[in-house]
Amino acid sequence: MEQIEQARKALTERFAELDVKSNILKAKELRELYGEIPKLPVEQRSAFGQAVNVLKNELETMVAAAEAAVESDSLSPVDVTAPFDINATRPKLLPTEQGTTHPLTQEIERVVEIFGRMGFVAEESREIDDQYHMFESLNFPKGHPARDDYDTFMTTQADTDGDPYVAPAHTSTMQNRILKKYYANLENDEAIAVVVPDRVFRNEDLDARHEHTFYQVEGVYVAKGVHAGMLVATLQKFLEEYYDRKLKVRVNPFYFPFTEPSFEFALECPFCESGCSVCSQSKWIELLGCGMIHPNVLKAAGIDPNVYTGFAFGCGIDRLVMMKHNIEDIRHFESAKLDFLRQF
Ligand code: FA5
Repeated sequence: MEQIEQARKALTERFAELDVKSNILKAKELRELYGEIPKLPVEQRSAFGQAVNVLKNELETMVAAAEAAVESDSLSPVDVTAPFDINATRPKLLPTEQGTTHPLTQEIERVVEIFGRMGFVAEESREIDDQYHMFESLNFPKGHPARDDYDTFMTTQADTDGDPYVAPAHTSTMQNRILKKYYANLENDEAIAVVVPDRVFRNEDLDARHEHTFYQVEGVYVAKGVHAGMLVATLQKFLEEYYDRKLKVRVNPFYFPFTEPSFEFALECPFCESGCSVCSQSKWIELLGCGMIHPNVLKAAGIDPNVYTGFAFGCGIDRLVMMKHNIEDIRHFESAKLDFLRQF
């Protein structure tokens, strides 16, 4: 038994130095101990053999523990959200002073702030909607040809009417919800005055002023006695505040199923005097659509059009910002190019 104790001591010391820990199980000392068993008197063999097995089990446990420790070291948890290369020995964090708010985000804040001073509260839109809010609630019945102007991305999943969900092509999808949510304002003799700045999507031929993903700000104002003069004055005031300079604005009659009458506001092209690729040689850049809310849209939200009237508008924020900062191509916004973004 003393022989076994000596072997235990020697093997334990050697184990600490071994690179491949399992080699301890092939050690000469262990083989020699097993070789001793048949040489012993019969009555001692069993106890000796059991003691050698105990030593072997101890060594196996030590090997297993060492291998498990190596494995858990090499599989240390990976934080996939870490803002640096997790494999780098000395991670370099991105310096925060090099980050900036996206120019569209900065300008959305400014737009909301100006409308806020004019008494409008802000609401968010959504990035997936149903066809009721995209079309029916806005007076586009099924099969209406104007639906083609709002061709957008769709899901394969259908809503309860069996129609695919859509990525909203305009922020007007929120009109019905806003009119219902703020209905109590009318009962309290207050106006409904809400803006909705958010992202919209269209199946679009891309060029310098058309993107498939862009931002709009919707405005909805409803009270007693609202007329088109108030609409034009509100938008002119907003544009004056936003650009902080005089701009030539052109207001043309237009058509939207959800407003009657409808208008389109265009701004003089800041990039040319006689026509260029940004304004398609027209010298004007269409900025927003607007009009008096159609009685059917008010009725769909439970508002009596004989008592209340209102106006609505939908302005392209990307184009608004392009003209403020002389950005000649709308596609810069979604390009993620740092040399563009770092200018703001
Ligand atoms: C609409 O989207 C209507 N919902 C606006 C509206 C709201 C009218 C409320 C009446 C009442 P339109 O498709 O014209 O209308 O788009 C409005 C503005 O969004 C445009 O004037 C333009 O500034 C911007 N816009 C439209 N398509 C694109 C595009 N592909 N890329 C960038 N901006 C666009």
